[in-house]
Amino acid sequence: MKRLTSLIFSLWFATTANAEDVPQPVTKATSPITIDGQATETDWRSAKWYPLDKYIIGGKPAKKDFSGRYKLLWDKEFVYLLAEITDDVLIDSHPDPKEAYWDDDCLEIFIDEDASGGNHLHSFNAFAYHIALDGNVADFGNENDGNGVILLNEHINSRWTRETEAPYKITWEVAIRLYPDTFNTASPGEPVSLKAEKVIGFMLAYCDNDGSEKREHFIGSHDIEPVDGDKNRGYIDASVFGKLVLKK
Ligand SMILES: [Ca+2]
Ligand SMILES: [Ca+2]
Ligand SMILES: [Ca+2]
Ligand SMILES: [Ca+2]
Repeated sequence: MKRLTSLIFSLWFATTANAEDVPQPVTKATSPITIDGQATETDWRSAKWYPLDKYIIGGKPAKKDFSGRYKLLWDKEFVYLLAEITDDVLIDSHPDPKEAYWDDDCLEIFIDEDASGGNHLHSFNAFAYHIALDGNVADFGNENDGNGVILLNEHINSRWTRETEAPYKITWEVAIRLYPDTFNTASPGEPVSLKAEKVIGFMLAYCDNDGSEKREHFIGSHDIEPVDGDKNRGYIDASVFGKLVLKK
């Protein structure tokens, strides 16, 4: 009985570990991707959709309140993201891009260039890029920045377009440069050149506010193991990210 229980446990563990560890394959773009908020490129048409449906803060929103999905591509210089977001109210109530940006509608892209995992709250071991509706990109800096909020607009090119009637389906097209953990604001260095079979830590999320003081929902792409009931771990710990593998 003990052996049977142990066998069942091993099989269960192998299955769950596998599902979590298998990196998402990302296809290489065969022609240039133009960041214009329009998914007209042939490569976007053939790329696979992934859901944005894991609730980190707030319960499950109604479909017209929020729904989202995304696709990925890459080339030598960039990882490309196409996010399709449906949000009934678009709001940016903090005009200062460094103030409470997570309480405005924003797209949050988590990147760990070497998939090392680990704490990145006040380091560049990984990045939590918050892209505001106006395109500003904010994250915490390291001790050289007083651990305060910095703008990293040079890391990300983005553009979105939307349907003109509610619930305002948004097509958000993003090109992300991958910076190694040696990045710092005083001497940024160069982004890494991407190659097939590279593994990258990655997660995507959307902060949805429709007029409240704080964001109402925070919805992500990957399940997060809660710590003391808190699933909002991505901005602290890169170990909760998923993984991508770049494919030819
Ligand atoms: Ca495009
Ligand atoms: Ca909403
Ligand atoms: Ca890292
Ligand atoms: Ca909103």
